[in-house]
Amino acid sequence: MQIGIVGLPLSGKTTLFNALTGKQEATGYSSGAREKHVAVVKVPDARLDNLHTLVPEARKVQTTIEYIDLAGVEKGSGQSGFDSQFLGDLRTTDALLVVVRAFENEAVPHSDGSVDAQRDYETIAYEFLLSDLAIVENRIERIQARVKKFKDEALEKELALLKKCHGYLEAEKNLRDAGFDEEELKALRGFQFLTLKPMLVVVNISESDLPRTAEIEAAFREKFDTPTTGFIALSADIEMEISQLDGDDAALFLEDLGISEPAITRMIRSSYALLGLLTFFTFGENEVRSWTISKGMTARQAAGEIHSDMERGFIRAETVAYDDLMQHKSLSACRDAGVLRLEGKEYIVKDGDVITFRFNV
Ligand SMILES: Nc1nc2c(ncn2[C@@H]2O[C@H](COP(=O)(O)OP(=O)(O)OP(=O)(O)O)[C@@H](O)[C@H]2O)c(=O)[nH]1
Ligand SMILES: [Mg+2]
Repeated sequence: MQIGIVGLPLSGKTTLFNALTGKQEATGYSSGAREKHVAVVKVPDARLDNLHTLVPEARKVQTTIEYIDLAGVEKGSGQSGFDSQFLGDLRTTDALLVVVRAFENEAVPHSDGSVDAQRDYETIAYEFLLSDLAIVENRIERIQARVKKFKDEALEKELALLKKCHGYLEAEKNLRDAGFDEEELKALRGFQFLTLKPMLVVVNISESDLPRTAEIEAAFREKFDTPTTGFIALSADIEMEISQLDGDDAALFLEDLGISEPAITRMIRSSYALLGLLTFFTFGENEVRSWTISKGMTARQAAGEIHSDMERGFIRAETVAYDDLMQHKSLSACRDAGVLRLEGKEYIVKDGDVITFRFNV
């Protein structure tokens, strides 16, 4: 799972990246360089810690998310076509974290002369839209030239779908709001459209606005009425500071600010829901481990996340719900109690499933 951090220049992307990953990459003008930063972060989950108490000798392995901190998007760059390296990096991400600036900082002038987070969100969303539109138009043109020469049903179908996309984009709608069905989504997957990616918008606010967090989020939600985009307000600067303190100092700092947990924790949690992710576990004497997959994935696909052999040679998934395992304390006790299920390859994995895959290669 890879999440791209994007936004206008100097919006606080690298600051947020540091907060998320505990890294100390340079922020501010020095970071204007086009380089990108990548880091892999372990995802905390209390359920994994609890499962580990049942087999304390086992290794505990947390699922990870990879964050990639990209260069700032200049206004107008989507229209003229993003730099191909940048677009390539952006398109291969599974989801986008868009950072918009709402903080006041005299030392950091805004290129538009004022701080306006909603305007900036519109700006960047529009650049993404134009980038997708260019890809759609290009492809439509090529298909049209071909279907004139040969009859090709598959291409005609693709053309119809792309025209539908074109209509949405022309109406300035994100493709993710178009309600495509499974089959359409499958056909579109290869294009890696930016406006089809799950997106979480981080409104980077000043410390003095922290008491207004909920209000600021609500204003965004209301203005950009879309269920597929999440809005979360936090101060990247404060979060970075918290991430660089050790446990006790961090707790004191949070108390001072009057907040119960770092906003980053809340953000990771809400990103799971928004990005359509879920966690399943594997549980054995040697290792307990959490895994991240997309909602709707089958047991066989989930096995593939662990190893391609497991997917290929899949036989069955011995599955028990997290709560049941915590109650009965071992897989054999779960079996005796009748709560261990034998699921086939088409079984849709649920959040919190503890699975032992049986396979044969
Ligand atoms: N006051 C305040 N300043 C911030 C905040 N977040 C970032 N900054 C400052 O804004 C400047 C830019 O932050 P970066 O995190 O480097 O921004 P960026 O989006 O990565 O910038 P580029 O990669 O150059 O586009 C730095 O001087 C930060 O210290 C914040 O929450 N509050
Ligand atoms: Mg940066």
